[in-house]
Amino acid sequence: MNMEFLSQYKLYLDAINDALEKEFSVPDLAQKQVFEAMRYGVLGGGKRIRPVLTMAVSDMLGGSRADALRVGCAVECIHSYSLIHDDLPCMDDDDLRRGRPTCHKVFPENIALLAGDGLLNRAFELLSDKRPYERMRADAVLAVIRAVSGASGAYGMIGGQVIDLSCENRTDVTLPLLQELHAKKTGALIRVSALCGCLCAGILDETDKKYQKILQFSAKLGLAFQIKDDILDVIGKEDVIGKPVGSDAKSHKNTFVTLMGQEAAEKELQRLTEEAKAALSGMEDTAFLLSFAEYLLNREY
Ligand code: GRG
Repeated sequence: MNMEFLSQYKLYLDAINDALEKEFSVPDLAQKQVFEAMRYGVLGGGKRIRPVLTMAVSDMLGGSRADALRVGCAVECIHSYSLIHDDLPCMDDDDLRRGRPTCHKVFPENIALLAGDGLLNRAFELLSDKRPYERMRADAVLAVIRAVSGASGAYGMIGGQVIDLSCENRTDVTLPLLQELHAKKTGALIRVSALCGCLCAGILDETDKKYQKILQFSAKLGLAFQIKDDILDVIGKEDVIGKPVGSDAKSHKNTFVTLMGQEAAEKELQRLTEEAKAALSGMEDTAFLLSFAEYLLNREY
């Protein structure tokens, strides 16, 4: 990976981690435990790809760095909440996340559930609290709130999760349904992260050429991200149990790898990454986003 990209990515990461660290101090209140669980959920690792997208798109289009950081952190709160809830026993029932015990393994399950809820609300507090924005006008802030709440809700991420639950152990899931599932479950938040970058930079018109290009870029990137995740999942499981996902007769997992086969999934990942990059053609200062697409293609976790 080129050094310029890596040092810029690190700059974004440091800014995001510092801002989250400050936002999530633990007050000495009777309900202290939920703040501790929220802090645990939002800090401690993560690639921060969603706030990085917001900041990179905003930077590219001339938005304020401070405003984009604030918006990006709000999106990361929502992402962190979704991970806490997704790991709960009533969902995926996972013990590990980002190499550490999941939130409900460290805190009581009811507190982990409430910490997820707390993070969701905190995202909107962060967007709408009384601290002034550096450059964003009220209509842009409202557009961010509208876009983020829509992408996280039942038409977006939650909708995708519901489709996912309805697909569990089914053997008749088609590729278009799997694509729709992931366009909502993971894709909606990735798309809105990038589009928030446009909103931070004052591009509110959805028919604007730049907005449309960023939408295309992030839609392709979101799907590519999920395919890569499915491929990494197979590699991880092969390492652990010596056989690929899907070969277990007791459970059928619907992933891009099980539906398309690994080779086709890898080709599709390449194709979507190229299409994402091509969507930016004609725009200026795209170097970081082009490298970011490559970084996601080649990532190992
Ligand atoms: C339960 C409300 C609710 C929603 C669940 C998005 C989602 C819907 C669940 C997340 C669980 C999951 C494993 C989704 C697949 C997409 C994925 C790989 C998410 C992890 O995102 P990364 O890789 O995580 O960006 P880091 O740790 O880097 O932040």
